[in-house]
Amino acid sequence: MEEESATAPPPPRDPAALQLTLFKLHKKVPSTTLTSWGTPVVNKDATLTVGPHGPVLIQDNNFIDEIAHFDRERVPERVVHAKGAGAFGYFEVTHDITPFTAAKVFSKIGKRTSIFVRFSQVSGEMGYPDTVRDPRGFAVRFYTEDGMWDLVGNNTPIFFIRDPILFPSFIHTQKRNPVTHLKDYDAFWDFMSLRPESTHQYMYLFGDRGIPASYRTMNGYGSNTFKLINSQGEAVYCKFHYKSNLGVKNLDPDSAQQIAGADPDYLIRDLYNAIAEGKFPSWTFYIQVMTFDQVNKVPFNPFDVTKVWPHGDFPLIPVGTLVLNQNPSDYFAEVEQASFDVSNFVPGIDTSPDKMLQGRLFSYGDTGRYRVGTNRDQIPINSAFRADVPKNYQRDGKFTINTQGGAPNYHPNSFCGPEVDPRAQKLQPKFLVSGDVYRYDSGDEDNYSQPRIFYQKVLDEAARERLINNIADHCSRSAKFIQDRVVSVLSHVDLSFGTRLRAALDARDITSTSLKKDIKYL
Ligand code: HDE
Repeated sequence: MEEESATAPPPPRDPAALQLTLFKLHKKVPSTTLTSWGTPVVNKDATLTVGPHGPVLIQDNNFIDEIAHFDRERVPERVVHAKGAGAFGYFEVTHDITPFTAAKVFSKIGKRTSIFVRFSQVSGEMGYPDTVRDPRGFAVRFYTEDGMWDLVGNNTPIFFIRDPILFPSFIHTQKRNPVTHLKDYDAFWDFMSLRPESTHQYMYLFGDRGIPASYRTMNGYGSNTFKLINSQGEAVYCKFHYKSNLGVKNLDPDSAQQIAGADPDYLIRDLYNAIAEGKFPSWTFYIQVMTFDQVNKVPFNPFDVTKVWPHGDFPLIPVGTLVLNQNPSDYFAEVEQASFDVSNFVPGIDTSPDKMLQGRLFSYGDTGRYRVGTNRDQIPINSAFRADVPKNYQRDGKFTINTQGGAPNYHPNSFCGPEVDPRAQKLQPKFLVSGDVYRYDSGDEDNYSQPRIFYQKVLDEAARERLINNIADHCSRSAKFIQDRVVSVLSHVDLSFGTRLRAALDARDITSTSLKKDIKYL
């Protein structure tokens, strides 16, 4: 696997640094400062006081207006994927996939659909350095004529777990210890080694692609398995891939660490400047398709997000291009308030039995209602503006903006209220599900066959060496018994993998450092 070196940090006066200057050039003359109720502000530099030394009067409504708004400036940050960057652009169809799906976004070659993309890192908070080793989010919203389709993917085709019930625990191991408020290496490797289905994903994470050099130079994947339905109501399962047309470029750990100190917002700055300079990043969008018949014949569970679908058996089918050509006009309004929802499907695209996808269907809308609000769909970034909304039976709630022109607010009705679309109904055909209801722990379900192919066939010797060193650098900070378990798990992937990791851990043995005197803690 290729290893690319870091590019130098940007010069200090890049397009991002010129934002205020450009505003001034455009604006020329300042407008009048107004209160939130629209009256001119008398003075922006002094509160209303009794005498020059105060106290301040509560009748200073300008001051109260200002402070009360300031007190409410933040909404809760995302519980995962808190730090990110967003941009607008379009998706253009280059190949016909109408035999698989009737989704309007794919209806004809040359068709363009507006998109909004948010890139993110997973575990850090809003101020975390950009260049840490972490998966990256790659969420795409398509503003189609049939409503918004949110494809909320990552830069990896797989994930750490295959049952959503483990997600909160898994995320807790990636975030801060509740007592120390520090990242906890014991928690990280304890979880990973107790749930070996995570092996495939963390081998990816500690490999060369674990620290992208730019959001522009990483691939994206829908990761979960989805369903496509064509105009005849026939369905297939599918995976989504979006490959960077600039190629995949990563940072080596030393450069990443140096950049984390010098420019913690490196990836956000890189994306903003590239778009401001007209260097629009693009990705080629592909699908993989599996028929219902093939589902029962493949030697792995195609609904298990810890697995890839081998490209030899399920080739990538080109579909179109994603292009980002416009920076947000306001970060908070558009990027922070963006509320992606995995259950935002459009006719022709639907969910599959993939347990992780099912677990996600509830969570995103739920967190969006909490974070942004009940009527989050009424603000521009979250509004299906091409679908002629609002046209439904939802009413009221905090910050209602949309009116529905006097239409009835109940269904069924005799007064010309909105009706269901028979086409949409046809595109959600019946399907059979049967089985015994039970809690099936999938923890020991084929955890090693694909990691073994990755280790033995995909990585070359130099990439294996880097992988082992990256794991050892991180894992050597966990307790000895946990390290032993990690070695044992990776020996199942390939015996030499375990042996070499053992040696790399021994070489970093922290009991031989100044911590030795604290041996009772280890
Ligand atoms: Fe997410 N995830 N996730 N996730 N995820 C969120 O939604 C969740 C998973 C991903 O730019 C949250 O609005 C559950 C896989 C991205 O705004 C939350 C499970 C993949 C983003 C949530 C998963 C992702 C999120 C937090 C396991 C890759 C950022 C804030 C069942 C395919 C979207 C929010 C953005 C965000 C839940 C697993 C990608 C809490 C329960 C697998 C890119 O709803």
